[in-house]
Amino acid sequence: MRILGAARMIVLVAAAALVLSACGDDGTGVREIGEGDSSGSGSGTGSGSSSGSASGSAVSECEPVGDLTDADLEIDVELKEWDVIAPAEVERSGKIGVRADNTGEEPHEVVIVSAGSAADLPVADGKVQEDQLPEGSFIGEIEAFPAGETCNGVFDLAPGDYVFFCNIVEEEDDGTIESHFELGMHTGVKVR
Ligand SMILES: [Cu+2]
Repeated sequence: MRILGAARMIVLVAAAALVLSACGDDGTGVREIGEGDSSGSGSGTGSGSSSGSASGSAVSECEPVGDLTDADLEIDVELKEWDVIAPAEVERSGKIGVRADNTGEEPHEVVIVSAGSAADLPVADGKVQEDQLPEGSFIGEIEAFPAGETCNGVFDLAPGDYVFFCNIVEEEDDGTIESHFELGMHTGVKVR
């Protein structure tokens, strides 16, 4: 114990001597300029990490479907956690332009199927099984796009009932499944 204690004293004395000598060096103006340069390189690494997060959000970019100027009528659809907000009725059929606004905090998408209600759709593991839908009922979709952005699509809608929904399913770190559809991201739209 005594030997350890003595050794620690020596280390402390040596450390104090280093601090003292460092303080002495800092007394010159030339050294202070050198320290300024080293903090400059530190900000360089900061910009590197921000470019990393930018590449992460580039996973899903807006891919417009068709040309909105071809639409006979445009409707607004809002996407957020956990809602799809669309007009309950569209006054005419034809080429309907969908302006989808993602006001949420996660990427979302809009899938349009011909169906009486969301309850009619085949779901497995939180996902609407698009390949199990009755033939011809899948109309189209605006693929997932980032939060805070708007994305457009033009879809040919005959008179009838449709369900607009988000079919994103995420697996959390603990293995639980987060289904945007089951959390409520669907709504019915009647086209006159
Ligand atoms: Cu979603």
